[in-house]
Amino acid sequence: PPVVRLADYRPSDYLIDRVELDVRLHPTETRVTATLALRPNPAGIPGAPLVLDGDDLVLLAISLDGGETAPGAVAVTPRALTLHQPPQRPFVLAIETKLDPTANTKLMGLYRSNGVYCTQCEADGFRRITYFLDRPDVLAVYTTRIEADRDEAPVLLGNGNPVESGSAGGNRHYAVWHDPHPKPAYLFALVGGRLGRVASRFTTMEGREVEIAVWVEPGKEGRAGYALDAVARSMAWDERAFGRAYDLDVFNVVAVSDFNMGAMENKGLNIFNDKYVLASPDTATDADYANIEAIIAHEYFHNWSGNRVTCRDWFQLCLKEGLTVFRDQEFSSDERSRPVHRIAEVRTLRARQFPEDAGPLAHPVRPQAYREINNFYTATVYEKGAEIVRMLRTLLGAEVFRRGMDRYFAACDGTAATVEDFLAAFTAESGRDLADFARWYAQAGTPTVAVEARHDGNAATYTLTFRQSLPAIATEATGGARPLPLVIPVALGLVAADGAAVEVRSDRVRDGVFVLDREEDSLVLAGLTTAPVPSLFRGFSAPVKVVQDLGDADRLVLLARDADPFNRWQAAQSLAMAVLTGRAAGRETGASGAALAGALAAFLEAGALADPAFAALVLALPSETEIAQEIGRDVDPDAIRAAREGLRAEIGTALAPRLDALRAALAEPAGTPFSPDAASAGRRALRNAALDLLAAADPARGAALAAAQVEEASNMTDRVAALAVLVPLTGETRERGFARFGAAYRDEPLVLDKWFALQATIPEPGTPERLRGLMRHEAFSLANPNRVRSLLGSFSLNNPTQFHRPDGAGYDLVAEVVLALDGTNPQVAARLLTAFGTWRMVEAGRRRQAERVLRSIAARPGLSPDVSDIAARSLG
Ligand code: HT7
Ligand code: ZN
Repeated sequence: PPVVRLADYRPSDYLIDRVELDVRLHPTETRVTATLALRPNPAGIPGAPLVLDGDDLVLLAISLDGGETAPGAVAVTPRALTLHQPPQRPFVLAIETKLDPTANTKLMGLYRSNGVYCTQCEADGFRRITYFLDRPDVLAVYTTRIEADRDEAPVLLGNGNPVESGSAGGNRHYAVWHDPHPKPAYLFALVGGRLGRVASRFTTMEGREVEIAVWVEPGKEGRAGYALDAVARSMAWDERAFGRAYDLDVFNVVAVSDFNMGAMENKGLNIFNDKYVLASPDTATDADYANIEAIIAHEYFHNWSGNRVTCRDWFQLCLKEGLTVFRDQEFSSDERSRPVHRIAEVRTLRARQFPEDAGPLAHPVRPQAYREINNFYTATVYEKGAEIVRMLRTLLGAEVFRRGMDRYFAACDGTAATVEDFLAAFTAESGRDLADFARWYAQAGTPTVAVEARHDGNAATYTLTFRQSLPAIATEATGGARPLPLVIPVALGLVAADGAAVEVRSDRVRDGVFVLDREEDSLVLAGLTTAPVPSLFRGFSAPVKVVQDLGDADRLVLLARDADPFNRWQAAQSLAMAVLTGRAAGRETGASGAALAGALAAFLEAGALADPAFAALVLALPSETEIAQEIGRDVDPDAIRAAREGLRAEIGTALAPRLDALRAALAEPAGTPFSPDAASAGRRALRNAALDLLAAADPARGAALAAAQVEEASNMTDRVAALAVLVPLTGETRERGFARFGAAYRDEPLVLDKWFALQATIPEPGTPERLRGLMRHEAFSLANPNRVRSLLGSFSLNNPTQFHRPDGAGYDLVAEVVLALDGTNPQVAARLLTAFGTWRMVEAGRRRQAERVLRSIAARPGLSPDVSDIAARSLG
């Protein structure tokens, strides 16, 4: 497909004010009549042909203003419907198309999941339902009539509010939905099927009575309560935190089992991957509960950041996604523990976005060109996009930020906006020129900030010199030009050797933030007769890599006493990283495992039980992926794994008595009812972190403890955590544990996903063959994206030694699945292929294997645009 460029944006030549859809559902022959009220766009080209988008469509009939179209006036292909000389006044086009939802394996447009009709229209799925101006800057008011067999689809849901329903003759019935809010086609949705529901009511701050319902497979209603409660909490939070109220009489959430992504924010009718709705203590882990809460909130928050204010074009995707991730992160931080959540956010960013920024798929948060937009729903757009919004708040302060948000929503309500519109609201509110700040949206790559400290005892000054550098990544906007300096908020504090807070004296530090906005700058802090320990980038105040020559002693001070919990955790990570990268390179550095173990012991002694979730994070070593990132080139995944396993064992051995005591102190008395709240989850996390380290120190004992926990656990969190401990412990105990778990949950696909995912991470040469076997398991299906992600996604992302095997067998396995999937679900195939994004970082032998496999994929005739785009860019 041709390249689409931001620079080429032009408004549509025509607008659609109203859409009336009549959808007669049928498993293989659904008929859709779309009646479109069109008019020329004053901002468009007068007299231009009207070109409606289509994808795989069969046209049955067309009429113009109620009459036939003149011979030759219309040209139709499956991909476009062109009206050569449209009236230059308002006119009505009625179009009838025929679809086969059962044959729709791409899961875009109208499809069936477990017999339930549902839709997915973002980014460009509406054109698979009817011919349309399928672009986000064409906003229309929709009325949808849905008709179906009563037996097959007793429940019929659409966008907006229900208007009427009734019999359509024989066994057929219908429902009409009207959405008064103008919206782009990507927010259209309908659902028809046999569904059970749980429901509640919410009264908005404006006094609107809203009925909230969560719809699930009949019989699973008992697992929908947590999601329902999360909707109500999200509604209340958005009113409190952003003054945003819900604007319809109903809010429906529907869970389906076949879904390409996590969920979709269709207006008034959010459709979810059931993985992010269904939860019970027996089937869901604490992580599942946290994800459900976050994703329910995320989709709900889109009602304002995405729906009421939508995007002008797909280059502005971060405008809704980055902002909404920021909003859902704030929600989870308020509902749970802010520091613990911040650490989790940063771990995700470092594990997913930093590698993307460092590899061949790097792109700016606002890309300037794409071939396939579905390949740009990335960690960069979402997670780095959220970090940009967070930095804006840090720079402007919470109050001005909130006023800027209010101004943005007021100014852009009902429109399709741009990043410039967003920033203009903050400029207007703060009087600050944000032109340099806007570079964050345009320049790809993770900046590095190098910091040097100098203490002058005579002058009692402490000088911090910051140097920022950004890798030169050629993009459409920047070409090969040297990147320009970014505006980087550095939140900082000073700590004395005894841990006391030290005053920061400089008029360049406001509210604890220094702004680095040039390539190099020095901050002179006064009144310091002794050198303090600098605590920089508190709370991870910018998405950068920090290179700081801090000694072990200083890091130990920060770990023990910093007032900023993020930097306490970061100090432990940095200490560990120094040992791990040194050992992976075959050398013992100054930093030693024993010193780290001693620091962790002191940390535990000082009171791990005061905040168990935080303690669990401090005990966790950087992941193999993070270590690889830190090393950066010629990476040997086996050496990294050996170093990490060795250090885990060392720490486990040194801390064993304390870890045993912790496990005992954290054990729940028998019969304690399960609660998914953050405090209870934190206690489980620490108890399981202790088990993990104990198993590293003494595998035989660890296997016995873990096997017992798999059998006896009273909830899925503890059961899965124990199964995860068994993963590296080769032997009969592990195999028995997995076999029994698989048998116990053979009818629970979402639980089996955990079982698939864990087996995919077994760090042994037999794993690719094991996965081939599991692909023949009766519960596995390539047609279901959750199964594919569990088995192959988990393998490629979480099993570095086997994915990056020197013989290329890991790459071959993933490539085989990518190609097998490409014909049926190219979106999921392309996403799986992105795992090759780190291939240039590995050592030469593995690099050759990866390149061989990527080239063979790229050369395959008939590839989808999705997969060929990723393959080409990965090689580029
Ligand atoms: N806005 C939604 C994105 C999405 C999506 C994109 C492409 C193909 C399928 C998709 N399903 C959902 C979800 C979100 O980020 O909120
Ligand atoms: Zn989103």
